[in-house]
Amino acid sequence: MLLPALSGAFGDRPDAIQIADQTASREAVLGAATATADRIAGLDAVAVWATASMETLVGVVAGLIAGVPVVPVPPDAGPAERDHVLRDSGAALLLVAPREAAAPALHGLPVPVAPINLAARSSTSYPEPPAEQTALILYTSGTTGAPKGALIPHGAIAADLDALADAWAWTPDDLLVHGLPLFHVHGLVLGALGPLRLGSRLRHTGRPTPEAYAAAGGTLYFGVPTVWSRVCAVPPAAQALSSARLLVSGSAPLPVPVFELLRELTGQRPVERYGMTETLITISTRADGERRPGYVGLPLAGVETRLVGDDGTAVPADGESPGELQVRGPVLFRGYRNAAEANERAFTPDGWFRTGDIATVGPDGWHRIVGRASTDLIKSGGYRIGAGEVENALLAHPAVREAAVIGAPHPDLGQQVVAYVVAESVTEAQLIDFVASRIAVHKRPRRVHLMERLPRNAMGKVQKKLLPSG
Ligand code: MCA
Ligand code: AMP
Repeated sequence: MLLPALSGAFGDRPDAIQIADQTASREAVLGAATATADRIAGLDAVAVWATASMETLVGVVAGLIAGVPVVPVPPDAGPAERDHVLRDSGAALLLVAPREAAAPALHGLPVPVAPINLAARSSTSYPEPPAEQTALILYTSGTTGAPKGALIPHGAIAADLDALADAWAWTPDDLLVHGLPLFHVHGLVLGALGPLRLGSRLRHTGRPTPEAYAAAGGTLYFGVPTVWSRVCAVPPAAQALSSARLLVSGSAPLPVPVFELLRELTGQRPVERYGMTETLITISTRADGERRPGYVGLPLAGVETRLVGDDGTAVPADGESPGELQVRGPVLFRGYRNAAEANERAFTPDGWFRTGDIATVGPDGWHRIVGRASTDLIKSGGYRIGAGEVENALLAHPAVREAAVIGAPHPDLGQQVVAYVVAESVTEAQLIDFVASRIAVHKRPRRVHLMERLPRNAMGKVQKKLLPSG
């Protein structure tokens, strides 16, 4: 069973699940989700407008119960990205919280909308979907083009959560606290399905603010590095986390100074873990082990890793030689939907997934992520953003003739999206708003440089390394 806590395996309480200002018992989540499952059973896929709400959790669980693949739609996605996700995924219906149903962001959709009723109850019994069946279709950016739908099977979610329970000693006694978005692996798979599999309570703070984290009194906290850096900027909030059992960072590299500040302010060395949408979490430091700043630790139970050089040969585990990190194990996705070529490139002939991340591995097996093979995948605030996707959004503006996008180092966001544009009669602010209104708001450039021309090589290809920095 994927989510045994919902069936009472770990007891229940009226406040077992809290999301923003909504509270529910596990039994209530199961009853409402089963009632929604009755409405969607048999569909090819169902989309969920993934606001930070109890309805999102109920909609996702409904799909898992009914064996219908669930497509979480980022609620800040503009019409272009939203419609791509809805069309490409084959979703037959979009489930929304009733209070969202008339929102302007939901006008002109390519699929019908159905409100989720939290008060409905059903006790229909559904067979457990097979482990290899798709549970979630998670849209994620590549270096070029529109986001692709990663097919995440039920068995991968179960295997990953069990491996994390082992690494982090995550038990029903925990109160998990975070405020991460419910449309990515971090906030949704770990942060929402984790408690329903492992039996801990959940307090989702709506937004991941330092004050909300401090007030929540949790034992286990999740955050992206930007969140941890903001927590450290409010020392009383950081100090309030001293009594927590475990602070976990992931989705982007945790800067060593933030690791050290967290240690000073909370008395705790954070656990850092590494993962991807396509692989779920694969490497982590442990609750019962060492935690080294700048290192993500050891492969989780059941996961194998290897480093491969540019020439395809094995890179030695000497702690210094960098190579592409490849992973294998029960936590992997099944490929991208509608993307045969990308699937061909994603895996080696012998079945390893190419992460595109560059790592070193020490003789002790400890992994360090040192960069990415392509600079066209940007990580900003823990969000993965494809440079090509932002370039295409800019090029859709009638005044824009050329566009190049990079991720520039940024103290708060890790990287920030910076665009270099050749355009007529348009301002920086207008272009930022234009992108924010077409694709997800968090993918908008934070800065736009208007240029006379872009630096190109003899072949006409933009030389991003020659762009002025910042
Ligand atoms: C600003 N806003 C705008 C505009 N400018 N809206 C429209 N048009 C504009 N031009 C609004 C936004 O809508 C938002 O509104 C508010 O301003 C702030 O937005 P923003 O500046 O983007 O937020 P931020 O403060 O920079 O966000 C930082 C953050 C966020 C909270 C850390 O980046 C975040 O939640 N990151 C988590 C990403 C994550 O979970 N990644 C996991 C991927 P409003 O406030 O109303 O919303 S999974 C993964 O990576 C793997 C598996 C792994 O390892 O975990
Ligand atoms: P996403 O598809 O949003 O899941 O992003 C996955 C990417 O996030 C990985 O390929 C890494 O580049 C990055 N990432 C996740 N966790 C870490 C970490 N602890 N350290 C460095 N990079 C990370």
